Amino acid sequence: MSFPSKILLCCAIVFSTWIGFPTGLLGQGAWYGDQQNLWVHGEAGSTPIVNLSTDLRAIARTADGGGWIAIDGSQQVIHVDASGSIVEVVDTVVGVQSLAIDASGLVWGTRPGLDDLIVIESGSGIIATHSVGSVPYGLSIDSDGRIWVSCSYANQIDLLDGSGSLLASFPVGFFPTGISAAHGGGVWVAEKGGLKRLSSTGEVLWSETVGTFPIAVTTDLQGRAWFCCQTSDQVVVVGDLGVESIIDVPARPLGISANGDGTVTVVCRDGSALVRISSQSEILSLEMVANPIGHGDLTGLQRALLADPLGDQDFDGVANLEEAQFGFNPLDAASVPALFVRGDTNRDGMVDLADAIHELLVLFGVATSPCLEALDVDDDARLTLADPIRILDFVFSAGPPPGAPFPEYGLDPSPMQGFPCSP
Ligand SMILES: [Ca+2]
Ligand SMILES: [Ca+2]
Ligand SMILES: [Ca+2]
Ligand SMILES: [Ca+2]
Repeated sequence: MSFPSKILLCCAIVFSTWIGFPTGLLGQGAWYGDQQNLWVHGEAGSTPIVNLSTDLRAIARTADGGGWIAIDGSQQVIHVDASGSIVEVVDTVVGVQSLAIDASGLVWGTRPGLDDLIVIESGSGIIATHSVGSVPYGLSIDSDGRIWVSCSYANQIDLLDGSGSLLASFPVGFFPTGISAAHGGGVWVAEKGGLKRLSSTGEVLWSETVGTFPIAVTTDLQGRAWFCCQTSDQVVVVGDLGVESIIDVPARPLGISANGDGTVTVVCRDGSALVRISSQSEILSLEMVANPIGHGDLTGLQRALLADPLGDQDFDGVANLEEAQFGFNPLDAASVPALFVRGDTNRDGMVDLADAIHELLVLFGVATSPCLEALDVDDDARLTLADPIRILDFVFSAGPPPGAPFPEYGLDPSPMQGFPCSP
């Protein structure tokens, strides 16, 4: 093939990729960058979002599927919407290392060169700055709206309230970098020499030396911490009882973010790979990408679960944290825990004789039900004649009522066992 035809073919491939991506999918998946473009990585691989003509450093996703991006080697933070359009560019005077977005949509960033935090409001630029300890690196926002900052040279974690007032400084080990709020309060911290968990009042709840030079950390759907160890090329998963697993990944994992479906995406720069890992620590996919980069909240799950747990990011009627607790995806409206009344088999909101008759028809294969869990009246994870009999007993003989949820609509208290229930 001649050189001009190679260029034509190359352009055709690039062009078809650019015009071919489904815009509706941009709100899902993890964002990352190469030396040119911003990309989204999902189950079907990577899709370009926008050409930034530069490399990026930190990412923080917004509730509407867009995000804010700190540019590497320059003093800019760029706001990109869910469709890939650049909304605004903010001059930050010096470079920004990490970004996080609070429940009200304000963007917080660390400026290591000026030992402070900036607060950016969309449309207004920088609206506040707050001094913190020496060379701030990472930051994370907890469910009380407080800001946790790792000060890498000061070897301390600073805690600020939502208005930027310093509440406390907690001494930690050498060179703290990545930081992520923990479910139920406190933070997970990556330090050069190990991993740590602090309580909401700064006490060390857990610490261990695992892997070499941890640099980034994310909190998953279940509240576990996933640390990237950039020198030993490992991901370390930590739960309430300590280290649960250690996963070997390609070289230099620098960015990590939990997805709404329970998986975790890892950005491995020198190994030129994006890795997706299951909640059981199995590598599900490995996509080769030249020198991918980007750290922070690449998916928006950190913001949804930690900074805005009571919000409903995907508008499916169930709050972010509530969905996560039941194992559903807070970033996907199609993944929603169904509300039902146990024993209300015909789904009219009350439990009466008609439900017992309907359940008998289902049990004998004459009728069907999209919510079989409602038919398990005694909630023993079995569908038997004892279930309609318990309805009759309750309705006519003042017998025991159906199990929870009853008599109000509610979620299955033990969704991992039993039967499916569609909305
Ligand atoms: Ca929701
Ligand atoms: Ca959902
Ligand atoms: Ca009913
Ligand atoms: Ca039963």
